Amino acid sequence: MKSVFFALAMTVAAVFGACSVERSTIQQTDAATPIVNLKVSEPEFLAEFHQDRKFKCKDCHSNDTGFKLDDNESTENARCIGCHGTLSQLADKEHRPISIHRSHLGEVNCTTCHHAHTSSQAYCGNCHFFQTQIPFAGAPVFHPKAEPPYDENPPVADNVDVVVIGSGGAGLTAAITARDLGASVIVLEKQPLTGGNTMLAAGGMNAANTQFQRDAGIVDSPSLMASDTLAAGANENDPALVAILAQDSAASVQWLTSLGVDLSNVGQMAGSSVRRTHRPAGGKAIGAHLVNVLREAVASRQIEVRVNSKVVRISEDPQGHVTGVHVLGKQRGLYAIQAKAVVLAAGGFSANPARVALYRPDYSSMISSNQPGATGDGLDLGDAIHAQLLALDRIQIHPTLAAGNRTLITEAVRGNGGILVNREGQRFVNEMATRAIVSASVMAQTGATAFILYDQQVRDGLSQTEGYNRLELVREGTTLAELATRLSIPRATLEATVQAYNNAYASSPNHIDPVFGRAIPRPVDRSHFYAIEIAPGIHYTMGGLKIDSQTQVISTSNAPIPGFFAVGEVTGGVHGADRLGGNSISETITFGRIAGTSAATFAAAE
Ligand code: MEZ
Repeated sequence: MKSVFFALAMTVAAVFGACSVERSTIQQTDAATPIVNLKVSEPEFLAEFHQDRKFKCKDCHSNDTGFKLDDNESTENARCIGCHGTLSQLADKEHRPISIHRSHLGEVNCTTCHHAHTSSQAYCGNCHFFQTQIPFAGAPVFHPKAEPPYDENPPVADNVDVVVIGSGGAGLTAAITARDLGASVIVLEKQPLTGGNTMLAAGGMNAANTQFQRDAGIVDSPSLMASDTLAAGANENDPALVAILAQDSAASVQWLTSLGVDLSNVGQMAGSSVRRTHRPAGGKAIGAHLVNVLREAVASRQIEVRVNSKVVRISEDPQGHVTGVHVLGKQRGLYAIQAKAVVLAAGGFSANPARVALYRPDYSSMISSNQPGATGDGLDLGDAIHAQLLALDRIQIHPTLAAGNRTLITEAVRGNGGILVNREGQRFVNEMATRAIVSASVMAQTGATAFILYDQQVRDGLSQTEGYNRLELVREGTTLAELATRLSIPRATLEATVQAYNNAYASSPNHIDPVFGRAIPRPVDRSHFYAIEIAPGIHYTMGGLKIDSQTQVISTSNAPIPGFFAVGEVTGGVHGADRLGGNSISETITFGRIAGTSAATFAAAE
């Protein structure tokens, strides 16, 4: 694997090193513009590299915005693209099957990875432990322009109907919905790119009684989806929120379909009584596709999105009505936005080990599947204005992250027929039990890891598994015996395990496995056979701000906080003690639409 990415890195370096820049695309500036504090030899940062090629500061920067740089670094990114091409064009030039420029992150800002005056950083290195180098790369750098305690009265820069904090599926959905109801909206994202954890979502979106289910002959109902959700959540869920989740889910699928999201493939997930997890055709991962469509919908509505923009405070008036936010922009520094309504969609805290350890010390050394921005700052923002916080110790462990890596191996692999075996070559659990049960069982195995094993039919039906091959996570055999040898596990035991499993499928009328009670979807019998070593990791935080059915945030004195709405993983109540796979995207869309409607309606009435 390392060789692939080293080669990749070299290609990237070559693209930059050999880039014949077309000066005509660059704004020509005063030749006398001084370049300060930049060394002429041995470029350390991109600015120095460009300076050595006789570029001036103003070739990349513009001063005509009132602020030297906007937080999206729009001018600079446009200049990068003007000279080097878009990410897709760069990827095409590389002529390689894998390009770091063509990832599931989409067409993000060049400055997400390439920094001019500080060390660059490959953003994907936050999640993938592969060796990847980009020119002038180094340690991650943060650019604070202000330190806490922040100025109580920063300058007011904008006045808007609705501010949305966070740009994952929940935030973008709320923004689109509010805009469609006539509200002016600004979306703020502290990371250098939009998409949040939604960008990483794999398995799909749960919805009951959709046209896609009916077309596939699946009989489902909102009440069945609700009872599955409550059972997984050990009835700790808020039943009113669960009823909405289930009842509105089919309409949410329709809404997404109308925007251009493909949800035509319906699969089975653990804890769901029927197949109700919707994903794109061919079993493609849902997240990147969904985020790209939402990004387009946001752009076509001219909704302003500011990345590198961290909200440090939600402001209130003396009566406790929310009045806007204070924002720390990477370039602009601290400023205020006045807003009639604020929607908090800042995500959970799975990527914040200190916060996880606070509630679950036993999880403190676990890896997480989440994007680096999932640090739970939204909880602090809500807490500071007396939002009620609930169930923060309810933290979900996903049983199948690639061991020693952080890549999520989607539950859909098991849903479509994959099994789990230990180092002794034996199954040890009903693979489709809830995540808490399967994770605990994996952790009880030798080495606290196991292998997820699947056959060619699973691979063919789930195109997202191709990514695992590209990341070189997969071992492969034309026979089970060959695979066992590659995994260094006993061949005869593995063959016997799979034979017993396949026999159970064939001999039981309902295809029920007599040992662990799994409803077996199909035998594991199509060569080739594949396996990935997996380990459990922190995946989702069920707790958060208490909301009502209109997504209004409820205060510690049990009253809605006027003008304050919250949605998605930053909230608590929908999932109870444990969340069903596929219910997260469902929640973000259904409650994102409600939050957008509530915020726009509130703003219009102000
Ligand atoms: O909702 C999830 O967490 C999910 C579907 C994960 C996955 O395994 O794909």
